[in-house]
Amino acid sequence: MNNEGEAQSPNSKLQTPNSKSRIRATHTFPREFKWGTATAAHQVEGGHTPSDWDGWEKLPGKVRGGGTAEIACEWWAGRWREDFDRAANDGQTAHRFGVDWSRIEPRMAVWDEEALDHYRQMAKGLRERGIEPMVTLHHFVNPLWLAEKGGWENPAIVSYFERFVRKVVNALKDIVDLWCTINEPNVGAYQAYADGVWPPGEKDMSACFRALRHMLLAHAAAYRAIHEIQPQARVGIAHHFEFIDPWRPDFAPDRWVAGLQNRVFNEIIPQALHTGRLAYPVGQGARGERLPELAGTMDYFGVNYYSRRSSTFDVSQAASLFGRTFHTPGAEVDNLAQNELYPEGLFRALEWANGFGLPILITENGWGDEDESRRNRALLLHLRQTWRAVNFNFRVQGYYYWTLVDNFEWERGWDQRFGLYALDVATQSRSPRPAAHLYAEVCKTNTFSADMAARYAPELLPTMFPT
Ligand code: IFM
Repeated sequence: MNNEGEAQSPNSKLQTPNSKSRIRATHTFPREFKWGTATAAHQVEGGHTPSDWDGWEKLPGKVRGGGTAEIACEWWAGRWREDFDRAANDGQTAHRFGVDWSRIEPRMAVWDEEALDHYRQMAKGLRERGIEPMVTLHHFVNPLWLAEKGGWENPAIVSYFERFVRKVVNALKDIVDLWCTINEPNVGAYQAYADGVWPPGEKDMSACFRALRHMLLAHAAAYRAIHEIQPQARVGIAHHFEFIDPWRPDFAPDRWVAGLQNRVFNEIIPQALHTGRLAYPVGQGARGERLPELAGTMDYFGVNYYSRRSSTFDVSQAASLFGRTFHTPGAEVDNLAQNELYPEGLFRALEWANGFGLPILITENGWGDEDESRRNRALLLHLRQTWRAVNFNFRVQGYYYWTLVDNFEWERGWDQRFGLYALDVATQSRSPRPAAHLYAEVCKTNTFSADMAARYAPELLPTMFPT
């Protein structure tokens, strides 16, 4: 195997007259493959909202460097237009953007029609530019009135969310038919209710499971409501995969704990939405709870993929199911040491998702860093794994790079830069990073090639396109 995890050709030693010249391969994607970027309302819009995050991010110590989303990319002030122009000029054909519940329903059951119209204009703006819109209905942020009623811990959120979704879908249904109900329920529930680094800042595993259960029920209610309004809609969630591998694969406790963490973090959510059985492998829910209304509520499988972790058994780590996780020693990590460069994980995620028999969309994948050479490399390596998956006939139909322009990265503030375009928040000027040019070439040609690798990440040539 080479270090991309692919088998060496048995003929790799064969001498041919051209054996010194590099393979000039071009990897082509299916003609209808969608190329896009993904964004989320709170991370790009700017301005104040009556939401839980608006107050939270201003509390001392909650966000690195005291960063806030107060200005962000000024999409609420209209700069989405220029950024959508960039996406279109770069050959993108798909864009996933979010709506902010707190703008649309600033007080319980009080609707802001102007906010709805703003999102209509954005969706129309995408269509006018030849870009297919996908709308995320919930991306980590709750209206303040709802947070004050207990947020995801309150069972009433299921019907509140359904009511909100009906409002949005009715307003956008002539423009949008691709919907993501909830972004990354596993991350949202964990960060807010177990790790406590997002609002409401709880550190209680059972609160985390309760919140997760309500998220799934809310998704299912939204799924049915959307199909009632728009029978042809395609509805799913964006599910975050982070593989957790045993630190010592030959040590049974490490295998056990990594398996448990994988099941909880990566597997139970899609399985519940597929089978209607929510099976926490721990505690009271270990036998599985029958929730038949969840079954069959994904029209596509949305995969968000960034990284993996290693895990070792540690009795002192009850909050993380007795596993201490860390990045694989020696692995390349980003500037905040948050994500590990492990592109094979994308293939593994797609392979696992493919088992559900649904079309797959890579609803997020990207690299947030200060090191430009790593960003190009990360992009090419993940595209290679996407292409491999397509060639294994996994039903991967599109790729949304996270993200178009640098944005507010939650508790990491502005210290993690994922944008194809670098943003100067103070002046609002955007400048294309090399990865923007690389990705534009990919989108416009529907390929990636040895020639692109030679120009954007030549260090990849020996393994990706060997002599
Ligand atoms: O910024 C986030 C996004 O909101 C959800 N998925 C991961 C991204 C990068 O951290």
